[in-house]
Amino acid sequence: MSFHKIIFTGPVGAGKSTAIKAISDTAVIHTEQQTTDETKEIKSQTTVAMDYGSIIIANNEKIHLYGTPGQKRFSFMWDILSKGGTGLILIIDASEESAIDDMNYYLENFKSLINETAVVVGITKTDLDQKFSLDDFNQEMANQARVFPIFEVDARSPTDIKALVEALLLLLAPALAVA
Ligand SMILES: Nc1nc2c(ncn2[C@@H]2O[C@H](COP(=O)(O)OP(=O)(O)OP(=O)(O)O)[C@@H](O)[C@H]2O)c(=O)[nH]1
Ligand SMILES: [Mg+2]
Repeated sequence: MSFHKIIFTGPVGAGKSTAIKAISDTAVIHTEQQTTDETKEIKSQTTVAMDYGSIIIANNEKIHLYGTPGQKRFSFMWDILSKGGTGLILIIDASEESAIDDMNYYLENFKSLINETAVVVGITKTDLDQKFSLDDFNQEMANQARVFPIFEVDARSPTDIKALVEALLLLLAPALAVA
């Protein structure tokens, strides 16, 4: 059986830890710590090393799910967690003014993994004060002559997050995604 590892990344509070918890078949391993710096204004806990969960998909294949810390000061974990990655799910908070810049920033920082595998983007918090529409994100990528799937999701919704995983698997290995 092959080893499949999907990495969830994106900025602080976008919903990486929430997304992994929403779909994991097993109890999720978190490394949450109290926030102390400017992140305290956004949320009380933040991932400092990683999240880990897993799901079983078609053919009894196990997919390992790793979440990165969003804070840039823990970015040394990004490369460590990317090693051996099967693909990337980028979670972006649409209620932030910086959402388009955030997408570009994480695409740039994970470009080695993306070039070797594939990426799918999940735009969260579209139910809140949304600063950009799905069209804005797609237009930004079109301007850069890049094409990959971008979906509106709620990180708390297992259905939405499973759809992201399915889309990524379809891009990578269609045989894997057929349930
Ligand atoms: N209203 C709303 N809330 C959401 C949505 N998606 C996620 N959330 C909430 O946003 C918060 C996200 O927190 P986390 O999952 O800890 O975020 P994270 O990306 O792991 O953040 P760091 O580990 O600090 O980088 C949680 O309180 C979720 O319930 C959404 O689509 N709408
Ligand atoms: Mg987290």
